Amino acid sequence: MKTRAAVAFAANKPLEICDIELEGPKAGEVLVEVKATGICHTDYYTLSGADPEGLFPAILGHEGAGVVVDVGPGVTTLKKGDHVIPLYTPECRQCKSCLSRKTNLCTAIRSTQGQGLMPDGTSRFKCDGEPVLHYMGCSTFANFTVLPEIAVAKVREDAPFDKICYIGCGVTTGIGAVIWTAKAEAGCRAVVFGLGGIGLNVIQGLRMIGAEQIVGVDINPSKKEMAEKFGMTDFVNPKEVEGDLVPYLVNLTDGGADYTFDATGNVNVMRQALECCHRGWGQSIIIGVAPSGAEIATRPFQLVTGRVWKGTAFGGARGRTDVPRIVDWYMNGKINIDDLITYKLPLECINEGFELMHEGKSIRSVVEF
Ligand code: NAD
Ligand code: AHE
Ligand code: ZN
Repeated sequence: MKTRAAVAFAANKPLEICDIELEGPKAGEVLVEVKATGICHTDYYTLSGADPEGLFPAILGHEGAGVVVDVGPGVTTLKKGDHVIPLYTPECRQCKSCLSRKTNLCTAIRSTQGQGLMPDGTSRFKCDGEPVLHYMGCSTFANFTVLPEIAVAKVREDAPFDKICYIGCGVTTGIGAVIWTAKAEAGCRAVVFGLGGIGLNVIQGLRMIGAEQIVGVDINPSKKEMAEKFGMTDFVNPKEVEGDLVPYLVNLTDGGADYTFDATGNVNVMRQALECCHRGWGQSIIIGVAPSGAEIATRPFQLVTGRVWKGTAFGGARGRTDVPRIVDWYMNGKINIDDLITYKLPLECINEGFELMHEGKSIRSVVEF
């Protein structure tokens, strides 16, 4: 069949809207009609050429929602008509990682996924007879995509696609970083670096669990208003702080934060986030994705004195189990997604969505098919 898609032919080039050949689902796979997809900073990161796993030509996009339109042989947990969210972190429930109960990082298909291929080592997409690669196992910048059954969360049918697509990455990552990775407790003090599509969801997660103080740090002051609406209690613009940011934040949080979160992807910020944690117990959670070759550094003394550095992927969520619950939270009014979707675009305007993000003008742009 044919599908319309925004194709990344090379790093740093605008996406091109093309008609792509799509092969149907093979064993253990499903064909999904993508109804809406968000644009995450990670799509931008890969398109920029900074991702060591970035391969081209590829169909990017990993924050989608849609409907199953066909199933391959052997598929037992999904059927035509199911409403679904693609998962870049699958949940096979059988691999060593899934069975450990210690991580959400299912390893069943990670190696082929990182090569832009389906689990059988081939691509379902072709352009003018030449293979086009999948991305993060999702490729939601296509109107139709093929996904492994284990990389699909079935969700309720009354939830709007143009909102719940964001649960496919940003919402789950931000809220999950608070509740599953940090396991932050009521009454804590927290600092969130980067008030974009992820950081604002960290803030909303912190408000949900009853944090006492939620400090937001961003070099773009236009993010302040939205962050306050989501529960930020104090805003800090590093450009306006005289002297070193770390002692300023330590002072503001009465000796250091219980939890800090990096949602910038900047390794210098990651160091600041660790070092403004409270001596003895403060935990810093790295969410941001940094370019190939970038490294984090601190004095070991920072860890010797009890601070903990952790990372999180997809907020520690087990997708097939947790994503349907987060959709329920949205439908029951527990979490706010609507206000974070600042732009809706047709596929033809997807490059504008990338520009809006780059210029700091959007929180999330959503493409509707
Ligand atoms: P975004 O572009 O919407 O937001 C980034 C924010 O950081 C912006 O508001 C920007 O002004 C701010 N910022 C940039 N430099 C800063 C600095 N030096 N100090 C303070 N603030 C600064 O991006 P996003 O979609 O929110 O993604 C944030 C990061 O999280 C990216 O690196 C993305 O790749 C990563 N991410 C990781 C996961 C995961 O599973 N670990 C999931 C999604 C996104
Ligand atoms: N290929 C990248 C990996 C970047 C990365 O860490 N991705 C996150 C999700 S970001 C979503 O917006 C992730 O899930 N990581 C775990 C994994 O297995 O990739 C790089 O930098 O190498
Ligand atoms: Zn993402």
